[in-house]
Amino acid sequence: MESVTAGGAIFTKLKALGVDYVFANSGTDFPPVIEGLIEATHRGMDLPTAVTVPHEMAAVSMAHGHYQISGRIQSVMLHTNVGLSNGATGAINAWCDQIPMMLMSGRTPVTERDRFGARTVPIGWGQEMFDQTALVRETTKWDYELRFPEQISELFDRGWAIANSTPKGPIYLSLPREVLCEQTPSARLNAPSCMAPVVAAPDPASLERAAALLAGAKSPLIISQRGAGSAEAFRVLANLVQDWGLPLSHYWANQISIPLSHPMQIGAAPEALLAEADVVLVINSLAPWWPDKVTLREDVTVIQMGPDPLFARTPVRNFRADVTLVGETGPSILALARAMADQRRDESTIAARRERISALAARNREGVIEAAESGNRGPMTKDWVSLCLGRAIKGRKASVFHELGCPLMPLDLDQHLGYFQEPHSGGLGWAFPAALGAQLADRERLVFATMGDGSYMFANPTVCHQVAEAMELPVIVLVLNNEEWGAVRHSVEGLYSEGYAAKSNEVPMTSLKPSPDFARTAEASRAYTETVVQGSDLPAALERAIRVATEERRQVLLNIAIEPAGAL
Ligand SMILES: Cc1ncc(C[n+]2csc(CCOP(=O)(O)OP(=O)(O)O)c2C)c(N)n1
Ligand SMILES: [Mg+2]
Repeated sequence: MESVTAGGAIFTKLKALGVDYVFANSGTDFPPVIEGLIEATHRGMDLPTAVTVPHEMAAVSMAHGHYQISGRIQSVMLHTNVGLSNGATGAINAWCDQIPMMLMSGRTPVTERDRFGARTVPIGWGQEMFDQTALVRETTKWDYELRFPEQISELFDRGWAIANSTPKGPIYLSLPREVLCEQTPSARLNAPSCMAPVVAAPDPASLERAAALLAGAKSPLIISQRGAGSAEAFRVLANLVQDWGLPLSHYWANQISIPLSHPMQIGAAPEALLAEADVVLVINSLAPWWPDKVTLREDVTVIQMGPDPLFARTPVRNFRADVTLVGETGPSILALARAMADQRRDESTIAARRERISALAARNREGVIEAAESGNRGPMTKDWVSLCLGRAIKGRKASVFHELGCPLMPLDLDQHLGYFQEPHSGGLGWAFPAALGAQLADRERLVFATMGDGSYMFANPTVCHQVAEAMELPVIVLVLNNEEWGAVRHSVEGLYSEGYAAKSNEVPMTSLKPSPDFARTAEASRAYTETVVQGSDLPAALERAIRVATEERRQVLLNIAIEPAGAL
């Protein structure tokens, strides 16, 4: 029987599982992997593309962003415990966002001599741990350490099926160097998975109950934080909320579920409607409201829909859940819409509500736009940047990645996959590499990475610009530069509103002055750059940026001067 190096066998298997990319950051655990990859290439095997990513946080986040656009699981291969720990924040983010991922890292050799692959350098001793996997165990669904090379095919099938099961998430495989150095039969490697993922769906009785509750509600409200799940569900949900006059709030949302200018999209401040609601539908929302700020009615009924409606792996999360609808979000929305079609309708109540909500939504939107327009100065507000960006991309296939960059509401987005904010885990350094992964998944899409200056530095910018140039990814980076960690300063002032920090001109541990010339960081990788200080100059700068990205297919960075929030 034909055999191959185990390190290379992994690539053939990943390809058979539909993985397009291995985002890799290699080390001394990789000789059998690299040798095996070249061997597999020579043999004409069908392989995923290996991408060299010079920081692990970027590698994991690229796999994250790729999945968000492609809907296909990708893989990441890191160097032993040290590479894995650099990627751990990315795993926390992927876990929080329910992103399937095949995460792997090498395991330093355990043998000291007399075996091919045994320790050859001091790190063989320095990198060994009792439990390397503990670095990511809490943020992966399943983990295993490869013991024998002939396990590869079945183990990878199992990991793949578990990662893609509802609720989706990363899995981790640790790969000891001695095992990777062995030979393994190639027979089953290019077969598709022998295990199918588990796809959960709402049970019919709960679905019927939820539909009846929503249909009979006087003051219903929908909170949706993580999108509609599919383009079809995005359309169907928009029609459903219009048809039934159901207000929807993107409260603390990191994706959009219906267009922002939809007459039932009431914005990001649903507190008043929440307080009067008799039925609340929560669509895949980890933190659907702020318990310290809003009290729901005693007799409220809460329906929680999502891949994991109780978020069972979050230790404390005590939001009501009178009805739970488990399942992937897209199909669950379609099923709910079908169930609603059979419900009795009180047309006059619905019409009156629709009118009231659309007037409220229109007022809210006008307020948002007015406030954003008032930020057109130099330096400008983040809201002004959002407003200009929304206008610049109108009608184009575009995705905005946001990490303390362009706030959602002033954008005028109307597409599924139009917006991604960092997951609620908030591990900064995500947006730029996630945008790179997204661009790799769809090269025709206009992709923006919008970040605070602090977030841009967390992203290992030199790494990301290098990958953008190497992979020819014309991502447009907007650095919203207020020369500080504004969010940190704000949280001090929020908790101690009358305290010392609120009255101080300089707040310790928040300043990023002197601000680096970020344009030059990007120019080091031959990006097109501009520094924008005046708000009125921004629309034209965005037009030039879009032209360079789409026509020259070159990466762009705009360093945009933002006034510190709270400034007069
Ligand atoms: C990995 C990581 N480290 C630290 C933090 C804490 N943190 C949250 S917001 C923030 C500052 C972000 O600054 P910037 O991107 O410049 O945005 P700004 O608030 O200034 O607009 C920090 C340090 C975090 N969320 N993640
Ligand atoms: Mg900042």
